[in-house]
Amino acid sequence: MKKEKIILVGLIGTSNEKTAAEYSISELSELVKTTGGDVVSSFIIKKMSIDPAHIIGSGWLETIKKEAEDKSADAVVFDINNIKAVQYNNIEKYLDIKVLSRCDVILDIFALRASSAEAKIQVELAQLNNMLPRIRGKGMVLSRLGGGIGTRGPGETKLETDRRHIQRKIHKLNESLKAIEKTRSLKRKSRENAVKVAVAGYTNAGKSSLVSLLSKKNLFIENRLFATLDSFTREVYISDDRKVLLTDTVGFIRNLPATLVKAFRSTFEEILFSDMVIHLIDSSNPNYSECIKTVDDELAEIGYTGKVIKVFNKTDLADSELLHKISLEFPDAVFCSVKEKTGIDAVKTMISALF
Ligand SMILES: Nc1nc2c(ncn2[C@@H]2O[C@H](COP(=O)(O)OP(=O)(O)OP(=O)(O)O)[C@@H](O)[C@H]2O)c(=O)[nH]1
Ligand SMILES: [Mg+2]
Repeated sequence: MKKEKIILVGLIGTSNEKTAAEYSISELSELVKTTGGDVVSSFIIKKMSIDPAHIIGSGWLETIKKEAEDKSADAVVFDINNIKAVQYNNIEKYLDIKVLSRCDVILDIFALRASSAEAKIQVELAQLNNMLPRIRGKGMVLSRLGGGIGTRGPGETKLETDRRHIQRKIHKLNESLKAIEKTRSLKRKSRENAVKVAVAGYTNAGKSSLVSLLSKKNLFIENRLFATLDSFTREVYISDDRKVLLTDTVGFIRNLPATLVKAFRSTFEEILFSDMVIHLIDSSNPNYSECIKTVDDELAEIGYTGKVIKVFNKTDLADSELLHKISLEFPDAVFCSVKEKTGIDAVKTMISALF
């Protein structure tokens, strides 16, 4: 299939946010690549307030229109989560190409990745809830879009675009989810007496790698965003007589769409019922502070108030100055490299403290 050509548009309110906006755009570019898109150009636009009709001003719209024509772009992705129906409509009409939000892109990745029945239901639910406000009557808005990124449901399906069908489908999916949640809570009950540890963190931090190493089971690991969409629980002996249930979880990302967090509630609940969370951090990422904050905020958002230990992974990639800075900033932190299998005993010792 031909790769869709994508233009990215980031927005900054004040000049001192420039680096954050640049980082956010580079992350968005990774997200777009993960969906199979090809980023042909990107703009960072200074904007004190968002225009209710067109997000950005007409001068910038004209610039983007010209760029889209020059590059034969298929879509423009704005680095914001919530684009209003009227804004989608106006901008699409003006540019005559597809308009997507950061949220649309993340949901698209989740749809491509979902493999378990539960993940598929959760993703489709999030997608339909995300799309519903944009659709009037018989899928007017989406019919303009054609196919590709933002229109694909889980498992190669095409997303429903008829408003009445969507509402019916949402109802059905909610019912299925309830049944799955029931099974989950029964399973949880049977594990009530076990010591439970969840590995949580920013996407691509190495969570599945750590759980694989500790449990000696091979989980799906890949150097891309959102490799894991299901939480897997494994029995792990941290010493001869001490056993914990270790759970690998879905990664977090900045501005994780609220519709997704809501739909994945039952998956994130595995964190909620843990005795300890290992917050895994990629220490080779210079932007680690923001990643930590994102994860801390999301943990609070889902209501986790228990014990958290910070584990900085990928020390083999990190520069020593940065590691030194981190160790001063987080004196209690544990450092490891899952790849080189160093620091893993320290992680086990932290877990042992639970007994
Ligand atoms: N160099 C290095 N790479 C690592 C280390 N740990 C994990 N990786 C790599 O980092 C990438 C992401 O690893 P995963 O285990 O899939 O990360 P994850 O946190 O589960 O990611 P998501 O499921 O996408 O949220 C893979 O390419 C791993 O091989 C490490 O200690 N050092
Ligand atoms: Mg993973």
